[in-house]
Amino acid sequence: MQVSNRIVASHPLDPLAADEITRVASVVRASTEFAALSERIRFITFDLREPAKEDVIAWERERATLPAREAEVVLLDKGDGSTHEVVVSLDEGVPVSWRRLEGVQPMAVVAELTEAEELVRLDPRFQAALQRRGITDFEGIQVDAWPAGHFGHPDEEGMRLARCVAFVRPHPRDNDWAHPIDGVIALVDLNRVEVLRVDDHGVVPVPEESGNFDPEAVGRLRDDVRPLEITQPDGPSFTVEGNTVHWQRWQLHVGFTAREGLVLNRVRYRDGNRLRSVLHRASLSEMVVPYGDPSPMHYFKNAFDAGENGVGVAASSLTLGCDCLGEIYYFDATVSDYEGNPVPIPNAICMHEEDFGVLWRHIEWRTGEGEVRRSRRLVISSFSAIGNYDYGFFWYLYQDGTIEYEVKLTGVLSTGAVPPGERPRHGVLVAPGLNAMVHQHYFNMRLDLDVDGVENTVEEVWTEPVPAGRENPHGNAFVARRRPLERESEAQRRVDLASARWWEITNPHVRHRLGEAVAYRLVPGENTVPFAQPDASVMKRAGFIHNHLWVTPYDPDERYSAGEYPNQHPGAAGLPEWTAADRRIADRDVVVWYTFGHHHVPRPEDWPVMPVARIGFSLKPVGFFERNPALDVPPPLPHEGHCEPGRHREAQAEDGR
Ligand SMILES: [Cu+2]
Repeated sequence: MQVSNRIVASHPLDPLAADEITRVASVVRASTEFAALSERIRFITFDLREPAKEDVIAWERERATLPAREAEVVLLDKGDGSTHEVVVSLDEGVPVSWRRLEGVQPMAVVAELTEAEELVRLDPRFQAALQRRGITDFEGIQVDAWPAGHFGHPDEEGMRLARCVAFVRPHPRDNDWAHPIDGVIALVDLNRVEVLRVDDHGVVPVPEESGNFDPEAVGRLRDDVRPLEITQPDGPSFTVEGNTVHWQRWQLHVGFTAREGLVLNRVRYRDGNRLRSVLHRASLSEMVVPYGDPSPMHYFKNAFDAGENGVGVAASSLTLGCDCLGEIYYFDATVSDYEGNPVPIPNAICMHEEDFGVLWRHIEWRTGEGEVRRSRRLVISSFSAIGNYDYGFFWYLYQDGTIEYEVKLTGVLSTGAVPPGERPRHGVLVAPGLNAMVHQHYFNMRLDLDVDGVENTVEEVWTEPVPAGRENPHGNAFVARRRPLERESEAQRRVDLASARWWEITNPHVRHRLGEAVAYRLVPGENTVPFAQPDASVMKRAGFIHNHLWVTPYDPDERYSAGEYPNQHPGAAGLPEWTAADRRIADRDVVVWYTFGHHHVPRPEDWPVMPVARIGFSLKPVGFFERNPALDVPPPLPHEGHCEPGRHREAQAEDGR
């Protein structure tokens, strides 16, 4: 099943459609401000300027006309390096505001990176460095442009830069990451389109072993895999209107932005005749992947894949049978190119239902009788291929009110070379001479939870042992304790296994029948902490990785945890900057920011392509419902199997065994 691009928005949070991007670009081009810019103006991103939250809620309630529809556009003038933020009214067809910014770098776009890569490949200094390594076929070289980061080098100030490393790629489909050309690195000025420098830190032989993983390279494939078909003879259990999805008790809106990719809006649960709010908006606000190797080839690798490259821009078109299996509904997405033209990404988001094992079960051991229900989840996902890595972003909704988020990490490791016989100190050999450096992947989620209403209080919950003595005569006692987080400074916290720490987003104004505030619990999953020094560049630029939990009062302008423009930013932007005001967060509209990190010491098994690693967290109702909300899930239908607990026990008894 597939949907074509919508012409008219039907929901205030619908992403910009292709025709809207075209219209916005022409409004921008026709403006007097645009005429004053250089000829080297480039369009970086187009996104919906989301209407005020209260307007969205009012629209839902009254179903009146849509709130004013506006777009926000980021432009880069490569002539003078200035950045421009333009808000365009789609209703009026005019620019509403135009803001000129100096000294920031909007995200890099694919066209300028490929331009830089080609420039380096043809550069005589670069070619001379390759010749010193016996490489003379420059056609078979793949240059890889990385975000430059910010390391305080005075000669790099104010320039828009990329650092370029290179790989031998004997043919276009070859896995070039298997053949890193160590020691050579080029610095490119992206605005002037000029190679500033080529540094050669010494020759290291290029690893030769192939890292290809296509069937031809793999050889004989296993022959014991029989067909597995997923069929839903009556179709899936969800319905879709525009970008609004209804699935069993859940209702939500699927959004998409160039920077964050997949966004969930207005996630609500129908409980009897009440449609209860859980999340207003949830998205991946930033990512960063710091590498732990200090060598000149790798120290700068701190890719901010959302703010520097755009997770949405990099979203893949998903294919049935490969990325998704079964009865699939696809949402298309639209991003833009350098010239301001819409670029469709058909099938950017995949939605389907999955059987997820047992939902709940009890069989009475004395009688062998009982009840079992199977769990089903709604999966909404997208995949982005960013450089060597591929990231899958998966939201799961469950029948028991749980929401789960999972990132799937796969793709190819970032590599370097080490001389024959040497073992890398900051990495792992994954093939002869091939170094896969240690690194971490941090993700930060912006979770605008509205649990049963807008005003919420986040509470920390932890468990402590009771000291031995009169209150704990047998030594077994422990208690779960809780405290509200009143101010931003109290809500900068790390996961702590020793105290079983977690956080609950409560609504103190809505109490369940036993008297406690209704809540959703943020249940941490796998996590890690940074190992970079406190004054390292990445620690300043990705301040959000200091803590797993941050809570801020809702502010629609506080969107990205490392700030609006992390590309080459010196640091301290985003969460550390906003929370310095130490605002009150109790009993108000709050945003929860959750950081989770995958600590990656590579394994040989991660080569030549990495089996998916999963990391995420879940949001679970706590006293939001009065009891298990999934009691009403029906037993499986007869054609799905013979789910009659106790049947085998009876058969055994009849056999007299
Ligand atoms: Cu990794």
